[in-house]
Amino acid sequence: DDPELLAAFQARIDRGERIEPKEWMPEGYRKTLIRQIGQHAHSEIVGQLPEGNWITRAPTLERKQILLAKVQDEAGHGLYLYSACETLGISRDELFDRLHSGAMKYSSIFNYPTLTWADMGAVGWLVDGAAIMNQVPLQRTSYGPYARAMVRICKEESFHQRQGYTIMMKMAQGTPEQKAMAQDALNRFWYPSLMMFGPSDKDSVHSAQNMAWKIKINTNDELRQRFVNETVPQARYLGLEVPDENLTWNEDKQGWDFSEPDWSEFFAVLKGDGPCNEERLGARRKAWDDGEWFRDGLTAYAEKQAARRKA
Ligand code: FAQ
Repeated sequence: DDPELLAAFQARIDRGERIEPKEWMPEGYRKTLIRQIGQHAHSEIVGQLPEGNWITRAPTLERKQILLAKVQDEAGHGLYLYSACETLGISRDELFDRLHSGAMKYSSIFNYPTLTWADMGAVGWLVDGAAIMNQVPLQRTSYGPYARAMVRICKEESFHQRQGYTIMMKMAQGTPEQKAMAQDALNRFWYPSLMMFGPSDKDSVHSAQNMAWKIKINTNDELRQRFVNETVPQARYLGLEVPDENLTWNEDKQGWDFSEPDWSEFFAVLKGDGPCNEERLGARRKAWDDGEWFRDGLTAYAEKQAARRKA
């Protein structure tokens, strides 16, 4: 890239201007956005699976309606983000192909199983809670279509987070067995939720450049700390224990000191060795293959219409 163009581009970013699809951008900026927005879209789509698992087993009709609506929102977020990603000059077919071949990632969190109904509470409360913590600052990200997508998505995520918390409240105030289920869900989802923010800053390869480009607004550790600070009092309100013996209030930093997740587990999940990686990717590949007849039908219909218009 031409150094003058690069400097002018950086100056626009520094002034807080938004970059729009047809404007010049460095190749690295475009590629990084495709990676991040694409991964984000894939996370929403794969992220439907752990909760989709409970739609048929929701305990009441009302809970079923709410869960169904939430999972549909996730599908919508995925499609919205794929559209944002397409503005960078990559096709949706290519994005799907990269997901199915394992060339692109999705969030590590969705490789964990949802074993009980209380997990629907933990996912909404912790997973959506972590997602919002990361996405609220991204409303100010430098790429216009991504920033605008985040505004709408964050509104829906905050509803998702609250629906999860109300499930946790109901369970925590229920019978001793129900409270134990809530505690068990918190125990299993705590560390995987902390991992959602990415590796610790010293191991985050993309942070420095992405923050300079304002693709990323905060470091991984900053957001993880914010999440812990906000979530610990919520756990206490529920009467549940955060599964961390080292959790202590640090007066100086006005935040909680906490244990790091097991990073070897995180990197294993990223490599494909999490508890549900195969199952999740298998489900997405199957959905793609099963939909082939429908895509073929749509294409044939579109071609017929085009031929008719010409005639
Ligand atoms: N999982 O250098 P960094 C949702 C990878 S919310 C998998 O720190 P970066 C809503 C990273 O890609 C979840 N991979 O990377 C929902 C890189 O690998 P690469 C989605 C991870 O990009 C809720 C390497 O590690 N949200 O879906 C993870 O600067 C409930 C080095 O890391 C977003 O995607 C991880 N957790 O920072 C849906 C938000 N962390 O490509 C359903 C947008 C890191 O070099 C139900 N993304 N990696 O091979 C971001 O903000 C950033 O991409 C980070 C990572 C913060 C995730």
